[in-house]
Amino acid sequence: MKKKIVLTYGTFDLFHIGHLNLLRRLKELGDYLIVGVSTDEFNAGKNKQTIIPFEDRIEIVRNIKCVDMAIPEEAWSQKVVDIDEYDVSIFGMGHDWAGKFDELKKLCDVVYLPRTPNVSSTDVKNLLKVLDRSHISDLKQALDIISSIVDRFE
Ligand code: C2G
Repeated sequence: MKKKIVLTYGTFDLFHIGHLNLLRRLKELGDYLIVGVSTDEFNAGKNKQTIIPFEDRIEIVRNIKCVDMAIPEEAWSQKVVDIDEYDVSIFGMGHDWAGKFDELKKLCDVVYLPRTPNVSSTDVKNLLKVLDRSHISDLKQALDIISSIVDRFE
């Protein structure tokens, strides 16, 4: 019986439950899940800056139970080559990519699965930025108070 190979790609920065849900759902569609993890160079070309470096992101994905193989994603054109090389039956992405890879339908099944609501690496990054900024102004205020006290004793 021919193994049903499933293929997907992603950045998987600050790995979260949305990533895990998608990978689990994709694995349920087949027998073997291959995940392409975008390299830092490829992301730079997309003006996408990650917090976690490529080596760590692919190691995390590689060790997710439902993932059978993790490969580097280095170019948009790579998908056609990988589908042929790994004899892929199903190519899948989250719904934010709906319709974007329909040209691959001539090579294999293409599915877009619902995203997990209310969680994204971008939101986490933005929250960190906000915290950082408010934190810095708090610190500045505290420093001003301390130095005004110190000044009184000089
Ligand atoms: N995802 C999801 N639910 C979320 C967040 C993400 O289902 N709450 C899915 C996305 O739809 C995507 C996968 O998780 O299919 C990985 O998301 P990202 O790490 O943001 O990947 P992206 O930058 O979209 O990279 O060649 C395609 C690119 O590599 C895709």
